[in-house]
Amino acid sequence: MVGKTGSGKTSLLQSFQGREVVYRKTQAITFDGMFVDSPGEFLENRRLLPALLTSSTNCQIVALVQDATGKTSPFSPGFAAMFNKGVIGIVTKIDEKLSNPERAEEFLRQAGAKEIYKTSAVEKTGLDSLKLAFSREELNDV
Ligand SMILES: Nc1nc2c(ncn2[C@@H]2O[C@H](COP(=O)(O)OP(=O)(O)OP(=O)(O)O)[C@@H](O)[C@H]2O)c(=O)[nH]1
Ligand SMILES: [Mg+2]
Repeated sequence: MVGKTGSGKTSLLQSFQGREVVYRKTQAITFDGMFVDSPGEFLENRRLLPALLTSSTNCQIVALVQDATGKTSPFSPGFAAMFNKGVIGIVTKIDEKLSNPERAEEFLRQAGAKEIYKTSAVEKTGLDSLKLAFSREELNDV
């Protein structure tokens, strides 16, 4: 899970795994069941990017996470290519009043994600299609 600080990576993993959604700042790259969660700082701070890349090597899928309320993208065009594996895009917080899921989707497409999933950890929206994506893409790269 790669995305800005506060974009909703940890909340989505909690919701996806049927846990209570409780806010807790991710402080380190964290192994959580079948998932690897990362703190937003690893994306935001260029010096930490290599660590993010290294941590992704054993992952089958990289998920770029974009908050639907975000007006800017933290991902440079083609960002996905550096992982050299299946990359999907996840839009979070589509329940928010000021969300713009289409704008978020466009950011993720520019970053190079080919499949986009629109979700809400609060309302548990989009989790079923995400589940399908995860089980399928474990076997086949995107
Ligand atoms: N409305 C709404 N708020 C959400 C949703 N997902 C997360 N949030 C809120 O967004 C804030 C940040 O969520 P986190 O899941 O901790 O974000 P993160 O990407 O893990 O952040 P870092 O660990 O700092 O990288 C919290 O206050 C969450 O309650 C959602 O689907 N809808
Ligand atoms: Mg987190």
